[in-house]
Amino acid sequence: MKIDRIPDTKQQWFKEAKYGLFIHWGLYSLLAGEYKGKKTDHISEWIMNSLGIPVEEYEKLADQFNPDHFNADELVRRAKEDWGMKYIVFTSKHHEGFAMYHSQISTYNVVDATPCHRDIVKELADACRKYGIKFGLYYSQAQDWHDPNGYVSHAMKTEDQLQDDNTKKDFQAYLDNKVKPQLREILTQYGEICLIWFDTPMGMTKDQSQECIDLVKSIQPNCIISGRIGNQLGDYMTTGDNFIPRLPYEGDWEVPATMNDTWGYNKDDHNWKDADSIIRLLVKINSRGGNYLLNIGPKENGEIPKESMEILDKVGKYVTENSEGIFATEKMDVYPYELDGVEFTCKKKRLYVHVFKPMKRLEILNCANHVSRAYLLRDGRDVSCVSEISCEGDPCVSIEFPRDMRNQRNYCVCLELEEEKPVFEPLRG
Ligand code: JFZ
Repeated sequence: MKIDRIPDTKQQWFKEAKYGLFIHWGLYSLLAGEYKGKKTDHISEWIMNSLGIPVEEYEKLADQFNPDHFNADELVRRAKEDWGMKYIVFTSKHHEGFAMYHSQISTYNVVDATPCHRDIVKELADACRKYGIKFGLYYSQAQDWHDPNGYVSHAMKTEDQLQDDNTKKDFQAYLDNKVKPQLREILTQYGEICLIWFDTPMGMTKDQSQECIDLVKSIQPNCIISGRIGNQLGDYMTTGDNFIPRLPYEGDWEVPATMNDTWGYNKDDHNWKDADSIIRLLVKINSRGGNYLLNIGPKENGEIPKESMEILDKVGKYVTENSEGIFATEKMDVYPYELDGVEFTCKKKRLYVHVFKPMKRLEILNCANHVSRAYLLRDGRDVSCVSEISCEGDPCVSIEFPRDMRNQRNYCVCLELEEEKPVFEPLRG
């Protein structure tokens, strides 16, 4: 499909944010990937759909939702202070149709239908305001497996489960009677909402996507719309799980990402990525101008799986020690080449060299900048660095890493440039 416009959020905070926390939490978290002895091999928040659980049965899960261990204040504080994140996106209503906030238009919500009577969106919104971190909400606008007129994906269904014919539904009625009133609620009850993360636009017409956008902007004009509102609309582009675009992308974009293979909690998914690869992914995405939205799936009691906390702590250490080389960096105009163990980010008069494997020395061939000073972001120590002409007569910047750093990984060197931007020149040959 031809893309004839460059998505632009027009929101400086989003362009500078680089790293955020996604939270997938809902009734599916109670099942944790298993229902009546059957395990799902698909992402766990899809379990109602994948295992064909009837609405009347699934609804009953709400009776058990009582998350004693959920502490929004502590979670948000850690996201901001320890993990270095700049925004949080929480599932206000996923495809299952259950509202994780106090909705007036449907009692199928976390305050009215559960024994805990807690408004989770409010708890998170309050904490985000307290710690000064942006707060956005995921809202499944097309799929709703609880509303008779909401769309149901058949991708995961067997032949005998295919009674849900989307063409017989009055989707517009669902939009008018559930989606729009609920959007109005989440945009008026919780203060500033930085973005609405719409998702899986299946079947929506362009007009219907536009109706949702118009509603959001009429209430909060600065609220950003994710690209998954569909029909080439939306303010920025979202990729698939951990997917980095193969070509440079001019507009604003974001990579939503899991740390294992599911968004909602699944007790049997132990396929955790290691912290080093997540650090590398984050910086690689930042270097190409994107934001990384890293997911956690709290358990039914609100606890965050300890494996994901450990990863976030390690990534957080890198992010907070090297924040200058991450936040508010600009997209690299050129990727000089795929360097083994190195990523670059830049800002006005600065080139940041992120080092991910033990190295004595690095030659940044083709780099024609003049470096006035080089130092470790971690502690400000000077690093020896010269701009030279290689034996072949080509421009090159060479860095000698400090002796004690040569067997280390995960650190960043800032090169102060005499020029405004990194300059890369082709080989003269
Ligand atoms: C969607 C949801 O179905 C899923 O449950 C989760 O919330 C995730 C963040 O978003 O799944 C998608 C949607 C689109 C793509 C990948 C996963 N995509 O375009 O590659």
